[in-house]
Amino acid sequence: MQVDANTSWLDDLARDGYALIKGAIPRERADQYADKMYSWLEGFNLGFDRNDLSTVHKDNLPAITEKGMCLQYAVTHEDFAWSVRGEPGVVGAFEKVYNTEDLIVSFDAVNFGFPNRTDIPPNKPWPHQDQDPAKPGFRCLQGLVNLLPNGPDDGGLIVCPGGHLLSDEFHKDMADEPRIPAWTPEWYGFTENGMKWLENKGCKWVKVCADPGDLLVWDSRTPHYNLSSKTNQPRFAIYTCYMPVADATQEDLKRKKDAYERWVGTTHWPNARHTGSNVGRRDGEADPHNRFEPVNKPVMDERTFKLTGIPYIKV
Ligand SMILES: O=C(O)CCC(=O)C(=O)O
Ligand SMILES: [Fe+2]
Repeated sequence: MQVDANTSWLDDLARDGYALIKGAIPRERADQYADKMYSWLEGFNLGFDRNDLSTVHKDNLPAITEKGMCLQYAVTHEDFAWSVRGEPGVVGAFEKVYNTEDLIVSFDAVNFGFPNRTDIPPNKPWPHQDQDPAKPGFRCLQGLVNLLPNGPDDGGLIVCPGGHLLSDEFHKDMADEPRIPAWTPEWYGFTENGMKWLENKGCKWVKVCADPGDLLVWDSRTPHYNLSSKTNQPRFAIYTCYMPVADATQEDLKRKKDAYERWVGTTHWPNARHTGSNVGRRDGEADPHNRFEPVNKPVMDERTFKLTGIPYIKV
């Protein structure tokens, strides 16, 4: 794993299918983003208090899945999410991999992973790749910016290093294996048999540890999922996935613009093949605390705005 600020992480990425980019965001700004995320949660005024973890309960919070994801409430377009996407050390890493500045970014989920939650179902292992097995080869680099201290037992990303290079062989061998249902073709869940296959190839799962401001990137073919914390440490992260605008069609960009204008999210895939909704649910009903626009709307510089894809739409 790389430790300095140069580009040896590119070698890690090629070999392991994932890499850690230390200090992609300076610590001071990373702490400010985490602070804004806490304030965003407290701003619902439902009783959550960052200094009292006993207030972590679904009655006191917006809808957050057992995987820690918050997808609605226009959270994906809050100023802090857009500021993170536009951070030079974050977008710059993707420019290096794709060798272009003409990139688009996903309007992806935000992760608020709290420890010791018994008010929502447990986060069972969900090993997967975020790429259609029928479309092999390197197609997308996913990322997340880690915003709180994240040690071995703190919950977070777990990856299967080298799995991206075995992907073709894996899917040929597993062609007849019944599939775990997926709501998009760009998701493939590893079955028990699939996990055994990886193990027989000598693959070992690794929990990625990180400091606030570190960027984690991985090839969409690399098997991965996330774990919940075994400590009292929360995990905050913002998913940041970029792809060359050249890989998106004009239709994709128009759909993306519409998602942007309605303040809704996308999946990890920046081409906005699937767009989301801002209707969070509380006890099965539409949450009365739903929000359809960000509390703090993003103020973007020209560089960041290009990542929406809008400037690339031909009139
Ligand atoms: O939260 C993480 O570290 C990974 C999330 C993930 O794999 C996903 O949302 O597809
Ligand atoms: Fe994933």
